[in-house]
Amino acid sequence: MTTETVTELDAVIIGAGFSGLYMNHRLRDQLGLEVVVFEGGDNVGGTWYWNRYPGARCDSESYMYCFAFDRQLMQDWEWSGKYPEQPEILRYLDHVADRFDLRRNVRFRTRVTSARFDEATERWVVRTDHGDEVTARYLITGIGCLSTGQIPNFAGRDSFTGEAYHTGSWPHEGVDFAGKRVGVIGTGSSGVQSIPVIARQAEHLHVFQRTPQYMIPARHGTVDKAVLDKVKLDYDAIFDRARHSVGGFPYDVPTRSALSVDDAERQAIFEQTWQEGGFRFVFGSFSDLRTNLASSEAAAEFIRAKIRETVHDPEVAEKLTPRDHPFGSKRTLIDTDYFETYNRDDVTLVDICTDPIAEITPTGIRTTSGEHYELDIIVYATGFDAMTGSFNRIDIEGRGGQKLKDKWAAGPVTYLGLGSAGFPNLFMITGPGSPSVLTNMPIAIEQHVDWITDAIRHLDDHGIATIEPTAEAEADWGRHVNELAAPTMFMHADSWYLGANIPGKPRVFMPYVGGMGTYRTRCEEVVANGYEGFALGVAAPALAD
Ligand code: N01
Repeated sequence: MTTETVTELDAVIIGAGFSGLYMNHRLRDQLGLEVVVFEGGDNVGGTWYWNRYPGARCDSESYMYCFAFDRQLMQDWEWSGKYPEQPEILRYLDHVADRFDLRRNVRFRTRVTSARFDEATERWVVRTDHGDEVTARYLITGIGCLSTGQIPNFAGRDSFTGEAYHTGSWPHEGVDFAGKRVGVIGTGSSGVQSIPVIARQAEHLHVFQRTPQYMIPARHGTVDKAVLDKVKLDYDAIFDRARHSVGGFPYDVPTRSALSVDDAERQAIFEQTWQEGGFRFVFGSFSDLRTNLASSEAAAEFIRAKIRETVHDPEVAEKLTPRDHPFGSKRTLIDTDYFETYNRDDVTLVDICTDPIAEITPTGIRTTSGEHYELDIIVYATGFDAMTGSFNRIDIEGRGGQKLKDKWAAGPVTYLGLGSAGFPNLFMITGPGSPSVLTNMPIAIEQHVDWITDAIRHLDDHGIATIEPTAEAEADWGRHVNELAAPTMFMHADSWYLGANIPGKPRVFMPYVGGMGTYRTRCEEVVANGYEGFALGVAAPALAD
């Protein structure tokens, strides 16, 4: 497309990760729409294109971290890791793109800079950083929930003369840590996955930890082929269970409270799910670890004891032990050899809660006590402007010139996390207010893409020009999302779920905590009730000459 070209499209999709790829397939190949996908990277993959840090992999088991819309695709693809590693997920998404010919209408290396709803034509006018301008009836965001990286504005940050990287935009050629003094700032999922791997390569690793975290061992390994074959025979039932579960996983969900059994039984159940590894500890042990403080504390104590058992130096173990927030209030971390890493002589834990970072210097990091850590490489594992950051970096303008960024100034406001009042025909895949980040993402993405496809088909079948949430339905949904979150552990920590990691960001719990199954049912009811809560606009009659 040249700068001058104006293209009239049916739909623009932003992003070519899991969301954008499947949305493209549905709209282009199944509804036969004219679609363009804009993607900032030079290939498909989204999150998995950018997050190439050492040790990056998904915390969902591989057989569930994939598309389920095509049976043969599921049967043909062979995962090699129990948890899929970043290169393997990227290979998978490459394969999906090839198999369904999903690249031909993607404009790579192109970012959408603005999107304005033109009320006269009832079309979105979309502009990119290449100067493209297209118009489309529908605008669909597949921009991910965690794609706008956040590097804290430490004093002197840019004076560092060594190498500095953020985990979320890792160099494709990799980073050579051999013989280097490395500092990792941040111990969330990205830090926890990369720290053990970097430790094995670097001359010395300093980990700058502000908040100790609860972690469950992944028990990663190669996939058991016999298990995978069995799963493939049962895919329909497995995915059906996952789609109607709380977290998008097919696990048997316990109904028992952690307080309903005696201590010996409680410990045995924790131990069993701990040995199984991964999210089973959270979703497969007891029903109330995220809703009952005493149950959460029982899980916390179990994990604290595991840390003491694993880490040889009691002082280091104590620094690594979380006490200031309940278990289940932040994203539960799944690790491989994380605590074991602190038994290495070439790894040092720096507690920046008691001795905060004062400045980044040309040669390292100085903490408030005056201690200076000489470094060759700094890795920022400091997270993302989650859920809203990627919306805010696009200038999105709806009816009456209203900017989405302004509307969301006090926190995101959506109906079902699918759309926002005043922004007609704008669909958000896994937007704020939907289960999204609290679930196994492909399950949530497929549900949204299918719902959006059906809505667009409905509009076309009935000659309806626009769909947008009503202000009332949106307000009710917002209240509901907040009410559900209020009694949970999530409200008791400074997490990115609450926007607490970004200075000045309003403290609002952004995802829907009611569970995938309940949410799916609600979305189905909305459709059955004639798109309840949405205003459907008939096409404006053509203007006389
Ligand atoms: O980011 P985070 P992430 N000074 O925000 C610290 C998904 N994900 O990239 O806890 C000092 O969790 C911050 O400290 P504190 C997953 O959903 C999934 O690791 O705020 N430290 C924290 O330790 C995950 O939750 C996978 O006190 C500062 C860290 O940086 C989400 O992405 C893999 C600081 C940030 O942790 C984000 O994970 C990777 C400051 N000013 C990511 N600011 C898998 O599926 C921040 N920190 C495996």
